[in-house]
Amino acid sequence: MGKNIVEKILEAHIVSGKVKEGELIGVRVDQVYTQDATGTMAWLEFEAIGLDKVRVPLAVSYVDHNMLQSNFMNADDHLFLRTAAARFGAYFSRPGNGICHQVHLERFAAPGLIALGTDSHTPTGGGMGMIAIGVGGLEAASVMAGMPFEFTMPKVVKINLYGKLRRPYVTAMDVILTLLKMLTVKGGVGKIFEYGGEGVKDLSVTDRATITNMGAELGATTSIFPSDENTLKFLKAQGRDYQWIPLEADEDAEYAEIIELDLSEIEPMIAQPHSPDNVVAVRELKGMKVNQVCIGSCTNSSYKMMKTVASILKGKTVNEEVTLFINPGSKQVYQMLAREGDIEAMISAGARILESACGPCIGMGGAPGSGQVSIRSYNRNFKGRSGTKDAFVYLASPVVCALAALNGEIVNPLETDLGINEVSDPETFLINDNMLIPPRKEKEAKIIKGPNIKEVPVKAPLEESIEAEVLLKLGDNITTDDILPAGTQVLPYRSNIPEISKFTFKNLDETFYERAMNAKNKGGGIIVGGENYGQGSSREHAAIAPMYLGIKAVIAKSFARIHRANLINFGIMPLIFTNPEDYEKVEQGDILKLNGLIEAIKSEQQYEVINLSKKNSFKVYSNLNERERDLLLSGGLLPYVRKKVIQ
Ligand code: MIC
Ligand code: SF4
Repeated sequence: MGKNIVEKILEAHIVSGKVKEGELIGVRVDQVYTQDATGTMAWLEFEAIGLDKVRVPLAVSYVDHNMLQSNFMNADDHLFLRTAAARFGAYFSRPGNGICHQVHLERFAAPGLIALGTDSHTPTGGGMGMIAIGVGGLEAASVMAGMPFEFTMPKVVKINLYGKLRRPYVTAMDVILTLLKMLTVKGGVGKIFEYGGEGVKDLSVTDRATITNMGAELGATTSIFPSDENTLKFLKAQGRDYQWIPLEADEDAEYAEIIELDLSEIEPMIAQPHSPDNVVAVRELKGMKVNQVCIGSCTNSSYKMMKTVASILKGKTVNEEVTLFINPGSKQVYQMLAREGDIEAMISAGARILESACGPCIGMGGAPGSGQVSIRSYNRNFKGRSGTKDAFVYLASPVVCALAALNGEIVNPLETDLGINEVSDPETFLINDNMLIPPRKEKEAKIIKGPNIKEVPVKAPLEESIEAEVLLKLGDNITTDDILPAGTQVLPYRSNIPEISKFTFKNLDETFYERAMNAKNKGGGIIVGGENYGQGSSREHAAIAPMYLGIKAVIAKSFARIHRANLINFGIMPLIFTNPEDYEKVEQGDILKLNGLIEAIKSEQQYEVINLSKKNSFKVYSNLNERERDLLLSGGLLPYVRKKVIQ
């Protein structure tokens, strides 16, 4: 029987289990990368494991999120990360070098490899024909310590592309927005999307990377494209053609499902507030007033897209009612745009050019005004993420964004003469790795920690029974931004759990922290959620802070992959309503009791929840694989890994 690309790569890396849907498998990992906002924890965790040096072929520590330095904290974190990289043998990508996913694609990603990154948009590397998966910091630390990456094999779904995009009016961003409309933010849970068909030839590596990047918003484990002549062309232009291998699915490869998509029928699309799947055609919003436009981020920062934006802006002026921010995703792209006069065109049009970093995408500056409309070529528009709670954030292609910036309202590209030529990728990119510090493996190097850097808290092993208060009852699709917001105020505390925990659920309920602290000494708390609880980012702080506040379990209708793993890694039970209607049987403030946990987790994984306040009961279950059970029994991944690697 033939094999698909996912099977081929996984089988070449397998160390335990069989590559079969639903099986627990362990694979060898080639590359691990961290970014600063999740990386401080990841490297503190690596340090706590107790090894001298990383045990993976390549580790890279990027700095791209916490870039605003309004006090000492972020700069201290950057120094910690630089010294930790020197101590443990990782590359260090200095602040200013760009957003991890874009830089990694340019300088390190290669077909056929497996990469993990401590950021949910790590699947960007799938555009290069590699399996690239977003994980929590502790998972990354354990793999850097030489452990295999273990996970339950997802379904592999093929997306069969044919036809050609109507360029330059329709872009790769419109492809992924179309898929989000079709499949929703839950559509990819438990799945890997493998792209194939004639249509892939129409997409360059950077187009593909836009699609796999935002595949994270579908909830997918990852997405991947074949490695073909376009891949070779990109690698050659990056001076890395020696890393190319061809990769395609066999003719008779099997898939759990096949989705057909005609690229020639795709039109410009836009996601409305407050979810990336709330997608409509741009023409439906024609004429809607816009106050702010942001172009760039890890989703849409390719040389090609940025030059397209510059050509649209050239010789014109940004509408006087609009603020336009541009954050090119990497130093490479930024420098090329500067050299070729595109930055000049952008400045001349009135754009506010930001440094090469996440910026407004994560609320690190560039927050819109009260109740304002912001349209962004980014990947997430969750309520409040921009830094302004009552802002309305839309997501669209850089072309739609540039037109909105000039016109002060939404314009359908298909009804305009853009008057520009299609831009293609260059024959050679400008290669200058002077902002990447190679691994030094300095055993003696001293790790420098500022006063805001505190130790990683560890939970005690699983209790026999839980009697705890329901501190919050939530609906469907709760994001990790809801659980633990980002932004300028909160992000600097990513290396300080006691402080950051004060912001837990703050945007949803100002009283949460205080109530949780009160409940902590009386048995702790429980969170109740709906479907897809914890969608969005990989930030493990959304599990560590609740753990620190005494949360013992989350009972939901279903969980998002990375957050579920993070809960387990920090010893919080992810429990699922056996009968989803029982969700109605619980209210905030109820006291719930679960007995015989240890026995149940080792056997059937069915638990009875007694609602002491309502005097009723209902059933929940956990769907933990063997490794996950062990983790919970040990109190989480840190004690478990320590035991395994330090003998
Ligand atoms: C995001 O886009 O939400 C982030 C900020 O990059 C996160 C990581 C984080 O919270 O540090 C992600 O995508 O995982
Ligand atoms: Fe940074 Fe935004 Fe990309 Fe997250 S989605 S890595 S915050 S640019």
